[in-house]
Amino acid sequence: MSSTQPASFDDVLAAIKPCEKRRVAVACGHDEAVLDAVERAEKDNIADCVLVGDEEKIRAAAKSANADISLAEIVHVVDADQAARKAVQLVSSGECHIVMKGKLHSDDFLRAILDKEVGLRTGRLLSHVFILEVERPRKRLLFVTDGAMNIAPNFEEKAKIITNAIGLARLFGIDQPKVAALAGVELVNPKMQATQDAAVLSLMSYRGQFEHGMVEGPLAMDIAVSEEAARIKGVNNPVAGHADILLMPSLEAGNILVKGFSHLAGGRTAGLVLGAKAPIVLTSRSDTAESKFLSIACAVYAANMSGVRVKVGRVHG
Ligand code: COD
Repeated sequence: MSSTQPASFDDVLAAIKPCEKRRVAVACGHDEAVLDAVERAEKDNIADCVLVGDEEKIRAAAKSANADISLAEIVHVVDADQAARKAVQLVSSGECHIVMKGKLHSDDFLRAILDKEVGLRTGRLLSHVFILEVERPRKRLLFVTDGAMNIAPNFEEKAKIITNAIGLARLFGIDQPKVAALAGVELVNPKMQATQDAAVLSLMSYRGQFEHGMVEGPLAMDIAVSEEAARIKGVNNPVAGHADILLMPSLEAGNILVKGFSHLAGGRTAGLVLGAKAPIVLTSRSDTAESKFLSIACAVYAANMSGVRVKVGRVHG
């Protein structure tokens, strides 16, 4: 696959078109939007899907969504926690390449991912990245982390979240990603922990403690993404106005930013968890079928770019 930098989700889809198909295990597949996404992924030939969950509910949801899931395999598991564990186990055993959250709560899904027995731990911190297709000042993919997994990361966890996001941005063709460590202001304020963490992360970056990329902070959101705002506020550094990755101070901040982007501005998003043995698709239950499909596409892209090799074979219930 070409290593050029995709500027849009359409570029991601074009890049994966000629690639090897990936097998996706879906935990609790009885979700209309998920099944729409699965149908599209199967028909576009980017993934084969294994729907793990209550077969009756899966077929009812498919009927209600008018989704053709005849190409997908169903593994019947009634209990939601057991279905999540089974989906994760299909990936840890090498039978599937990617695991995706269906209709269950994120924390229950993530607990199955972290399960010491069947889970996908690597010893690294797992963290979530939202991928946003932004239009201004030019169309491009912007990475926002962590808006879905690490609730209130401390300084050390933020450094690991940055490392994970830099790794993903590099897979997406950004060789030296620019990271804005966000806060409410661009000056260090002893009463705002986010500004202190950002300042130290920035210093770490200047001392070469991140292998790739550059971290600047604290930066307010406007300065991170708008050259004009940076100019007006007199902030002049290589990240200001050009951030590829937004490090959020907390899960709430990231989650609110991205849900505002998609639900108020109609922006297209995808969501992945990084740091595990395999790509993990984690979207919100209220996300559109398109967002779930784009998340599968980004997981397939990441799997192809990172050269993940796993066994491919039939799955048995
Ligand atoms: N990476 C690696 N290991 C982890 C991580 C992580 N991010 N988080 C926890 N662990 C490990 C710990 O080291 C420990 O061994 C075990 O998992 C349990 O740790 P706890 O007790 O701190 O974790 P839990 O089970 O209470 O919570 C972990 C969750 C990921 C479920 C929790 O952080 C969570 O609920 N996150 C928010 C999920 C959510 O609701 N998102 C909303 C998205 S729309």
